[in-house]
This record gives sequence, structure tokens and C-alpha cells, in this order.
Amino acid sequence: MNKADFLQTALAGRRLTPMNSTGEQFAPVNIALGKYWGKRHFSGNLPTNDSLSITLPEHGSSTSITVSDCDQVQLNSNAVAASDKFHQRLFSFLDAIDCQRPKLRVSTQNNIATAAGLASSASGFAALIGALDQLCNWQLSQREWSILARIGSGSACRSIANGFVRWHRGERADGLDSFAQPINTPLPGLAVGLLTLTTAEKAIGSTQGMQQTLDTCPLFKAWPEFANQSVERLALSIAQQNISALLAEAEHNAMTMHATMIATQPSILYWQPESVAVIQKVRALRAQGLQLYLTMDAGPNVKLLFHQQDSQDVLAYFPTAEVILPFEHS
Ligand code: 2P0
Repeated sequence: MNKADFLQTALAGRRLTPMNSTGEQFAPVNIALGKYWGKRHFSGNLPTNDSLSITLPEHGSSTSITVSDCDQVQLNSNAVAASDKFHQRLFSFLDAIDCQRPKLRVSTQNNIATAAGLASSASGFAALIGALDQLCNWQLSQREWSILARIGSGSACRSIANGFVRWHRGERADGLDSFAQPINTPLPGLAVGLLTLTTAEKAIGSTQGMQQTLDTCPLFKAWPEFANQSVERLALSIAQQNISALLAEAEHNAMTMHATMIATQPSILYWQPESVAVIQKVRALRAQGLQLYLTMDAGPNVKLLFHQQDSQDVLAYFPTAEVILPFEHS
């Protein structure tokens, strides 16, 4: 199956036929505490393992779509050239949804610290599907929304709800059982600190990084089983309202994922000297008794994980951190 096959299967007969003058949707970014790394099918973004994320409710993408006389896209109020990769990825995705679609004008605003390594493709694809749903009156269920967003970018399937979200890897070849579901158990007291250490372009994109890990990493055999069990432990910590256990598991999960990246041939190392300095500092502070943990994705920046009650201490040690309380928002 190619991307268009996956999309058409999930759309179940729906076409990209506008029924309203415009479609608009906001979708939030998410940070994986249990990581998605590895695909069992590449064009469907079908994962080898379950993953679990926390949504940052006020950070994300707002997308609006209208019919136009030519395909055009604006990103943060700037027109994107047709030769740009972003433009091409967007409109080839829309072609794969419906090759007879009308020309469209897409406008996306990201209020995200993109430089902090938050995946704007996740909120972007989730917002795009939501906006299409509004434009075409598709009346998607949350599950269908998640599946369609996943086909755009895997982690986008988790950007469909606030709070904790779990992506079930699924087993079906058509991907209809690979979608994310909210875990309706809040954990007030959980805090995330975004650290922007460097704005350097990442060395290698996630899709290519996953392919290389799958092809060459001898440790990758152990990853899916570890990752699935890790997600079970994360879910149990949430159910038991045990923030410390959740944070410790999240850091171990991230470090194990990075070990598989580092053990590829050639080795993928997303960390920069600034990242390692933060890792060492977090460990030193933890040795002094501060319940401070971290997670990292396919880039050099670090997301701190801690108890809300320790926010002042964390800010004293990391004054540039943007502190986010995922369960306290308007
Ligand atoms: C995650 N990452 O779970 C993991 C952790 C990066 C490291 O999801 O190829 O941009 O579009 O499915 O979703 C980044 O991967 O990759 C990602 P594609 P995506 O958040």
C-alpha cells in the first residue's frame, strides 16, 4: 500500500469536496514520554511499538483552508515558495487524499518554539486533517482523525487531545487499528521545561533516522519489546498518580531510544555539547535530591520533566527554561 492507499482506506469514500467556505482547526504539540522509533510500514507510518505522550495544550498549529485559484501555502504569515520542501510535502499529501481535489490555499500559524525541537509536523498534520474535516464536513471520529494525521506524520496521531495520549501500534496491514487515544487521567503536578540549547538544523530527519536504525542497529531487536513494556509502566504510573516513577521511566525510555540511534552505522548522534552538559547537570542535581528528569527527541534540545512544586528550584538552575504545566490551562 502507498500513502494514497492508506489515506483512501481511512477516508472510507470521503472526497476532498469543500462544503463550507473555509475549514479551521488548532492542534497541540505533544512530547513523547514513551517514544515512537521504528516503523513496520514506512508509507503508512505504522510503528513497531506503542508510544505515550503528554500534550502541551497551548502550543501548536492553527490551520485554515479555503478553495483558491492556485495551490498556495502561508506559514506564520509568510508565503512558502512552490519549490520549497514544505510546499511539496503538503500538496502531495493533499493529492494523495484526492487526486481530483480543487486548488487550495492553506495558512498555518505555529505558536511553537520550533527551535526548541518541538515537532511542528505533529501539530501541523493534526491541524490540517481537522481543517479538512471542517471544510468538507467529513464528520470524522477522533479515531479517524488520528489515523489520517498518522499517515501525514506518525507522531501527529497523538496531537488529537489534551493530557496523556497513547498510540496503539496496531497489527493490521491497512493501519485501521493504529491510532491514538486519550488517557483520561490527569496528573496535576507534572511540569515540563523546554530548553532551547541550539537552533542548528538537525543532522538527519526522523523518517531517515528510523530507516537507518531499522537497517543497521544491532540493538534495535530489543527495542520494540522494551518500548511496549515501558509504555505499560508509564500508563501504570499515571493510573497510580506516581509522578516520580513516570519521570524516571520517561528518561530511561528516551536514553534507550538514543542508544539505538547511536548504535546505527553510520552512528546518529543528535546530542550537541550543550545537550550533554544539561544531561550531566540534571544528574548532578538529582544526586542532590531534586526530582528532575529529562527527555530528548530527534534533535539536540532537552525537555526537563519535574514536579510542579519544584518549579522555582528548576528555574533557578535553568533560568531560560520555559515551564509548562500541561494540566493547568484555560
Ligand atoms: C516521538 N519522534 O515519539 C519520536 C521520538 C522523534 C523521536 O515521532 O516519519 O516526525 O513523520 O512518522 O512523527 C518524530 O517522528 O516521523 C517522532 P514520521 P515523526 O515523538
